[in-house]
Amino acid sequence: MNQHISPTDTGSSPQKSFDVIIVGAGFSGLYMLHRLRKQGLSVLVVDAASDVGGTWYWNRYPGARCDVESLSYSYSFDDDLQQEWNWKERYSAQPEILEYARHVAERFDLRRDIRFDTTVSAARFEEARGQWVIETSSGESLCAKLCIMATGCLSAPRIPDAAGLEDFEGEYFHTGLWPHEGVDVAGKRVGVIGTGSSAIQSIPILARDAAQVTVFQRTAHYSVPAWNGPLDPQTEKEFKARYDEHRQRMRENDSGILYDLQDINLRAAVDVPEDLREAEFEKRWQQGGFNFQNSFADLTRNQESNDLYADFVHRKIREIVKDPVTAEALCPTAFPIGTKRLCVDTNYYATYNKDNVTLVDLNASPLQGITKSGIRAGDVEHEVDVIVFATGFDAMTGALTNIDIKGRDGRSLRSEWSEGPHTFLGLAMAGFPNLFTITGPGSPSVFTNMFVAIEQHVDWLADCIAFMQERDIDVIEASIEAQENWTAHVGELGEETLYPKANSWYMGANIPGKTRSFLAYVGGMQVYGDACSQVAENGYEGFVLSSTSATAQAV
Ligand code: FAD
Ligand code: N01
Repeated sequence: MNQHISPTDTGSSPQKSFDVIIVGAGFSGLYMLHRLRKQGLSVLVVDAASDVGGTWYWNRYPGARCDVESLSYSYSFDDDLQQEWNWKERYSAQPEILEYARHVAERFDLRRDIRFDTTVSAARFEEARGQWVIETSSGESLCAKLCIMATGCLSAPRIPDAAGLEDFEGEYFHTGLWPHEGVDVAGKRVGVIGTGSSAIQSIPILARDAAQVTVFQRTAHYSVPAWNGPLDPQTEKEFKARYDEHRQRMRENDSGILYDLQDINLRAAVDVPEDLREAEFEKRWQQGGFNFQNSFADLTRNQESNDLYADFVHRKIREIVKDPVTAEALCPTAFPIGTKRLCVDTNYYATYNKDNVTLVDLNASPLQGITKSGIRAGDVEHEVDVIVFATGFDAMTGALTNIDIKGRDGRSLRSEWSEGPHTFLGLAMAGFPNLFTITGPGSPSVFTNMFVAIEQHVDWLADCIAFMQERDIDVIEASIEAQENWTAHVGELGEETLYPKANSWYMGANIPGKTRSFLAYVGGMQVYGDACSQVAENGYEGFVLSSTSATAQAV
């Protein structure tokens, strides 16, 4: 493989050529660069952002923070890094996570191979040359033998069609594209559209700072308390003393998340007497965060058990929210709990007890559109100065289909995926040689602590590329058979759960016109990791490997 950056004469304009181009400088792209550089490869990372951090560069809305505890939501690949970095809070806020990404970039000297402020608009595989040609917003073409899309699962923000928005005389923002200088809402009337994780984190802070907050809710979401706070130094010390063991346990469970209460309760909720069940729910609720989902083993599989979970949360909401009409509207009923991502909050429900906060139930008063001075729902115009679109993302596929990706014979990824994404292991696609995705559709990704998923993919890819280097393999491509088998398997596993009952972004159901399909692998991180390892151990079974070099070993 080419070891050096060199201009390639293509007959028209000269193109910079690399062994590998990585699109995205979030946590996936950063670690991928670090690994491949160590293998002696010439690598360029390109990102539309002006700095590293990905999600944490873009999502600067008030209250943005992780919902997996920071001691776990961090890299494990370097022991000095994990020992020396000190997190301030149990769940760190966006500025601290961004600072961590910047620290990693400095510590491993990554910036010199990253080109910021550069959007990739198209990528095409030129078969004759065996190269990917990457077109950027600057008009420049770059080329590389391998292209790795580290473009993120939740990186294509979406503002829904809102009639009249162009006439709105106030300001409006999407949570995922929040201005760097912040938004001063003091004394202002703020309308928030959406009640998913981004809204649930931002509403309490907006309500603290703004004169009035009006929340427009189409579907009530379930939220559990984070009980966030400063990270106790003793807890941190003890955790760090056994970091390797903890990280191993994260890799060996379904979610990549480590819980204090020794993980999942293996009983079914329906099989447990009511008093014990209540005690279990309460214990996990008091511990906070996603561990609530582990109260029993059958949350996402058994509707009867799921109803018991839901009932517990409904009772909590009614206890917290004083106005009974608002409390009822906040009780989710449209989908089984856990089948849209559970939200983790700080004072979300209690915020509705404040005099300056109003909930508008869009089921009772449908959203009519935006006016010059506010938001019209039902017959009422709610005057606002600022609109916050907490309306989510074209998740899992959006960042990839935003790029005009053309593989062999000019086949288009957008067209191939028009009926839902087809991948092998969420890592590669048939017809798109030497193209990989990190945490792509069909991998566990968003069902896990993403750091565990990212590191597993990056390590697998680095090993795969080392294998290619050692054997002078030029081209690797998922076979159509392996891809279709895997895609069917992902769908079948999903159908065994309650997830398809929700109109969630997990199912692609939040984007009008997007084909409904099961977008992530629900079989668990460890099972998935074993499947990937098996593929590698069997000489990259399911991939077609080829070489143009006379010295290449038979594969
Ligand atoms: P990203 O961080 O999304 O980075 C992708 C990068 O690719 C971006 O910088 C983007 O600009 C760039 N890019 C995309 N397309 C192009 C293009 N065409 N041209 C150039 N550049 C491009 N996960 C958890 O496990 N726990 C959490 O607590 C958690 N909290 C989250 C909170 C929020 C608000 C959001 C939105 C997501 C959260 N996630 C969480 C998921 C989070 O996305 C991942 O944890 C992780 O940060 C993803 O890293 P990444 O590098 O794979 O992708
Ligand atoms: O987006 P969402 P998000 N009219 O899609 C509503 C991660 N994350 O940015 O449910 C009216 O969840 C929509 O309503 P409905 C996490 O993985 C993590 O909040 O479709 N409403 C919904 O209420 C998360 O799951 C954290 O009926 C409209 C909301 O907008 C993922 O990112 C924090 C509408 C969108 O909710 C996405 O979260 C933030 C319309 N036309 C994000 N269109 C942590 O806590 C959409 N909505 C770590």
